[in-house]
Parts: sequence; structure tokens; C-alpha cells
Amino acid sequence: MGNLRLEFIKDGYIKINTLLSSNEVNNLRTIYDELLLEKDKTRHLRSDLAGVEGSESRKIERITQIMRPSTVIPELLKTKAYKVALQWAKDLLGDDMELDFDMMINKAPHSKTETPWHQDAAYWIAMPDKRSASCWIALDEVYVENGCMWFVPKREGYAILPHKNLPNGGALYCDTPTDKAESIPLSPGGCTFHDGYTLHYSKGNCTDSQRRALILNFRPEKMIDLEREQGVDHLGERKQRV
Ligand SMILES: O=C(O)CCC(=O)C(=O)O
Repeated sequence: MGNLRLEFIKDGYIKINTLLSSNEVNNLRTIYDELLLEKDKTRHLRSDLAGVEGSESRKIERITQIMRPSTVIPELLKTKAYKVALQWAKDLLGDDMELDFDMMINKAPHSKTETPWHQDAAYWIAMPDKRSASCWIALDEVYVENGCMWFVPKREGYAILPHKNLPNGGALYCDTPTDKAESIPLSPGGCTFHDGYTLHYSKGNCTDSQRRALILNFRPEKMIDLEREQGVDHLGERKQRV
């Protein structure tokens, strides 16, 4: 752990080959697929990070994002993923780390749409304590061609680069040199942790299967309180930092 902690602090991300067993992954996949199909119950939490093309009623989701899935299926909170990832967050950044929000990001087969380069902090309110850890758990084998994560090792501390919105309600992105970027393929049940200031990205899914990721975001308890006081609960579409 010592080395991984130092690596996380230095580079802003780490890879963990096995966070979950195949049984745990299978359990999560069942819940995940149920939520993807549950369009009514997840409507208020759901958006397409690729932006919407055509009319709302005819839209085909390319990058489905469902915020706070555990508010729809609370059983998620009891799964091993949430417990083990929380312990990792505490070990990496301190015992006051807690779950701020969970989310699902699914790339549909042949959706061929990248998640653009961004820093998560561009979506968040300004916080005096900047510690954060986002655990990105692969529920499928992930590799470059179906959209595994890429990171640029963090060197600039806590700077947030200027971000813009993709058209039609899509994700935030920033233009930045990415020649030092590293792709992180994972087996199901493997994960990465990145902090909110680390640039990351994924290519489009060019394969016949979906690319399912469950993402758990941790930050200090006091900063979660600050967010909630300011009305930030991560329900619904991601909003831009103001
Ligand atoms: O799953 C992806 O493609 C992107 C994930 C992401 O941007 C995040 O976890 O912050």
C-alpha cells in the first residue's frame, strides 16, 4: 500500500488489478443491467455524456451516465465494492474520507464516442480541502478499443484547466497536451483510483459488447457537508463549476 499511496499522490492515479472477485462482479452486473433497462426510475439521474443528437424521444444513448444509482437500488451500498473502495480511499487519503456519490458510465457497443479529456474538479464547487479519490471499477474486460481509462500523470498540483461543454448537453472537455497519457486496461473487478485534478479520457467503444464501469467518488466528510449545504447532491445531470 505504501508505494501505491505515494504513486497516487505523485501521479494522481493508480491501478489495482483485483478489487473484486468474479462473484462480486457478477452480482454488480445484474444490478447494473437492471438499472440500464429501468428508464423510468432512472430518468432524473440519467444523461448521455456524448450529448443528444436528434429529438429527445428518438435519442439513442451512446455514453449512458446514471448518477447516484444507489438511490434507486440501495442494496448497492451493501456490496463489497463500496466497502473495499472506501477502505482504499481512507488508506490513500485519510480516515475522514467518505462516499460522496456513485455513478455508472456505460459505453454501448459500437457507440464509438470518446469521453473527452477533463478533470473531475471542473464539475465541482470550489472546496478548501481538495482531497478526493474516484474509484473506477471495470465490470467488463476493458482495453483501448472498448474505452478503458487513460490518464496524464499529474504534475501541476491543484490547477483546473479551462473546460468547455460538448454541444447538446454533453460532457466537459479541455484541450491539453496528452503525449504522456497512459492507457489502463483492466480485467473485470479491477479498478483505478484517480484524484479530481487528474486529466483522464477514454476512447469510444468499437466492439460488439458494452463497456460497463461503476464509479465511486470519495472526499472528506466535511467537504461533503459543504456540498450539501450548497445544494450539491450529484443527483441528476452533472453541472459545471461556476
Ligand atoms: O468511463 C468513462 O469513460 C469516463 C469516466 C470518467 O470520466 C470519470 O470517472 O470521471
